[in-house]
Amino acid sequence: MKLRARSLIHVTRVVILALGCGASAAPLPVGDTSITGTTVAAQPELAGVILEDILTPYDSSGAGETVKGVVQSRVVRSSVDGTLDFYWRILPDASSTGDLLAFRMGGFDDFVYDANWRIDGLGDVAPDIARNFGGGFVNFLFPDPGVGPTNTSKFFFIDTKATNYAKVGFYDLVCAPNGCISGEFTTFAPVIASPDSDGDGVPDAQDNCPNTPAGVAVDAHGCSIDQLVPCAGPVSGGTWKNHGAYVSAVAKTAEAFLAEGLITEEEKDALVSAAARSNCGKN
Ligand SMILES: [Ca+2]
Ligand SMILES: [Ca+2]
Repeated sequence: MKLRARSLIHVTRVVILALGCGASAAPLPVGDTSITGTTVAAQPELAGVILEDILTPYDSSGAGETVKGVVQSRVVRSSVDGTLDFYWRILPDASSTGDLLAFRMGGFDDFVYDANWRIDGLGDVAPDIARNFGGGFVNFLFPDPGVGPTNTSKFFFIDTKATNYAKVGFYDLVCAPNGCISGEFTTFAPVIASPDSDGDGVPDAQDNCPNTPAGVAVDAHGCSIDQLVPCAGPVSGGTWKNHGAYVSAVAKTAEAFLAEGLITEEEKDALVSAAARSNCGKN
């Protein structure tokens, strides 16, 4: 898939259509889409908190040219809906002798995405085409002469509905005219969030206690005090020897939760009093 995506870089540019004005992003169609830039004013959901901001150097030669500089990779969580946008910006070194024509990224499979670039940001050269191969492979193509040693690119981005990310994306760089392709670099991309069916903050795969009621303190294994010390009898089986055995088990577990900082002293006292007032263990 990657090879196919790469070989298509040299295909003649065919602009399918420029989707979109409008505030909300539509999925990027497969093929070439003309991208004309956007702003936070036009798309308020682009405003957000920067979660990652790293610089990755590149330095490669080919076809008699050398391109070097850094690529900025940034992850932003939307303040509007909590989804993630992935940004990149190319900052060539003044000693470069070539111009970059394409930034080719992958790793967005399984996600619906849109692409564009930011008018309201640093830089002076923007990509004019987003070439979507499907399967999470998108090339950002810059108009001739590309991003040269006296330029920096605008921030270009992939807008997603994802809420989790990891350094599982990758990209390479292509310089003019042909044949100069950098090695592959890693960058941020979305990952599927682990499901947490009972919403206690512990993913299903690590949750020993399903169906924890909402808003109840749980331990690292997703278990509440009620689930660890059920009224009906110890989780190991059988029934409580007597009421005192139940209350003492609740007190012991509540102490452990307090020690872990999962509940306050007051909450612990309230839980133990409630256990003492209960009929649990009174067989
Ligand atoms: Ca859970
Ligand atoms: Ca749970």
